[in-house]
Amino acid sequence: MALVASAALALSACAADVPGPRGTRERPRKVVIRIEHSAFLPEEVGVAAGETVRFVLENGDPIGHEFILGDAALQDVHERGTEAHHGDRPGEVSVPSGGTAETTFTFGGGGTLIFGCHLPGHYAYGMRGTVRVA
Ligand SMILES: [Cu+2]
Repeated sequence: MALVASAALALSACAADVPGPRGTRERPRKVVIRIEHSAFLPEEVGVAAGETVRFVLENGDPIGHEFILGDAALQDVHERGTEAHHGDRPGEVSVPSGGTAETTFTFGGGGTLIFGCHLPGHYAYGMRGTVRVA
């Protein structure tokens, strides 16, 4: 068990963009993602399986965006969807122009999830990133 825990710590230490201890439901790890020129910074985030992360989105653009976290199928649903506002489901939040929003998400097992903005044209333009869950 101790070996598993130290392996997870080593993995999260490799993800230089998200330093700090593994997040729990009681104490989520804070990860700040900037939005500039319709792009997420960083575009790639590493987390540990089972970890809870509080994503803080800082929008430096003069237009609103959204942060939608999930697998490819979920991204497809949102790309075709018509929801005007997000904030009720974990991992989904609207980010006002020049403002900040946050959403807390607990990751499952390993794999890769996608985060993206599905305002018209944004996802196709490339407004997306990935979360590696290890
Ligand atoms: Cu956008």
